[in-house]
Amino acid sequence: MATLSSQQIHIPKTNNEKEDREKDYEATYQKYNEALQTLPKERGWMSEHLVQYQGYWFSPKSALKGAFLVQHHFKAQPTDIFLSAYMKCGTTWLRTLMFATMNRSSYDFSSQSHPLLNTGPHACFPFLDASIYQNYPINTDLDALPSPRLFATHIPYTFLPQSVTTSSSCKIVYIWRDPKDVFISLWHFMERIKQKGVPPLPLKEAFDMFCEGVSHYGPFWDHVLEYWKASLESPEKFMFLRYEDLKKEPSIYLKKLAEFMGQPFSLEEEREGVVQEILKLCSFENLSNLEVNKTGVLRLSDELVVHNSEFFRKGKVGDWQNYFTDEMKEKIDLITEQKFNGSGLNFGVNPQNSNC
Ligand code: PAP
Repeated sequence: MATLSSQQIHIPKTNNEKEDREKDYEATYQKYNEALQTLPKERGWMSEHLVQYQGYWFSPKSALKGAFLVQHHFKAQPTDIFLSAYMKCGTTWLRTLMFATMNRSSYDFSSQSHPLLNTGPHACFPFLDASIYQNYPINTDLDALPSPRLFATHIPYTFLPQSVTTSSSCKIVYIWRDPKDVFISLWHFMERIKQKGVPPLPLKEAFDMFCEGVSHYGPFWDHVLEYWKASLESPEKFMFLRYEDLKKEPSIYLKKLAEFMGQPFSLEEEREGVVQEILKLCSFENLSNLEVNKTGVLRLSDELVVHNSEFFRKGKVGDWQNYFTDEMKEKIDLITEQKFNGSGLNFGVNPQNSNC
C-alpha cells in the first residue's frame, strides 16, 4: 500500500473511453443540478445554506456533489476497506491508526520518512466523497491504487453505492461519539473554516439546528442508526467503534481493528511493542505537533481548503462540559435516548459486544 501519487493520475486509454466517461459524469451533474433547484434549504454552518436531500442535510456545492458522484460512479473492489462516520467522530485519528496498521511492514515507525509524519493523515487515506469525488471527472485512477484500498467517507449509509453495500467482502469501520462532544467539535470546526461572507453562527443557534438534525450530513442520530442497523444485518462486514472506547482502551481496540482488517498482530509483534508504537505514532500529541499538521493544508475542492491543524483541536472526551448548560445536556441526552431506544445502541455503557 502507498499514498496517492502522480503516477495514479488517470490517463484515459482511448478517446471513446474518455467521451463515455465524460457523458456519464455530465448526466450525474445534470441530476445533481436539477435536484438542487427544488431541495429544502436552511441556514448553513460554514456555507450560506444547507440543503436537504433524502432526509439528510448537505452543503450544496461540496458534500451533496460528492455524495451524488460517489453514488453513481464509484465501483467497490472486494478488498476495499471504508472508514465511515458522521463528522467529528474521530475519522482523522482512526485513519492514521488504520493506515499505520495496514502498512506496518512497509514503513519503519521510527523513521522520519513514514508518510504519516510527512504528508498528513488525509493524503495517506483519502476522503472518497469530500475529496476524490470533488473533481470532475476525478483525477485519480482508483483502479491503480494498491489493494486493499482505504477510503474515508462521511456520506450516510443510504448513499453508499450498491457495489459497497451488497459486496460480501468489502468492509466498513464505523466510528461514532457522544453527540455532545460531536456538536462542540463541529461548531468550532465550522466557525473556523467558514467561507468568506458567511456570518458567525452563535453556539445556541447551532445547538438548536444540530438537535433538529440540520447539520452537515445530519441528523447525527440517523447517520449512526442507519449504519448500526446495516451492521446488525451483516455483522461480518462492519466494525463499530466509539471514540470514547478507543480513548479508554486504545490497544484493545487497535488489536480488534487489525484483526477485522485481516492483518492481526502476531504474538511476536505484540511482544516487540508494535501496537504501542502505532498508538504513539498516531497519538494526538504526536500528530498535532508535526510540522505537516501545523502548517500544511488539505485541498478538499477548489472552494474548500482547510488547514490540517483544524483537524486537531483538543482530542478529549467531555469537552462539552465547558460549554453546555444543564438544559442543553438534558435536551440532547433525551434526543439520544429516544432515537437510540430499542436499537441496541446505548450511550455511556458499552452496549453489546466486542466490536461495538
Ligand atoms: P472530520 O469529521 O473533519 O474528519 P474528525 O477527525 O472525525 O473530523 O474529528 C476531529 C476530532 O478528533 C477533533 O475533536 P475535538 O474537536 O473534540 O478536539 C480532534 O481533536 C480529534 N482528533 C484528531 N486527531 C486525534 C487523535 N490522534 N487522537 C484523538 N483525537 C483526535
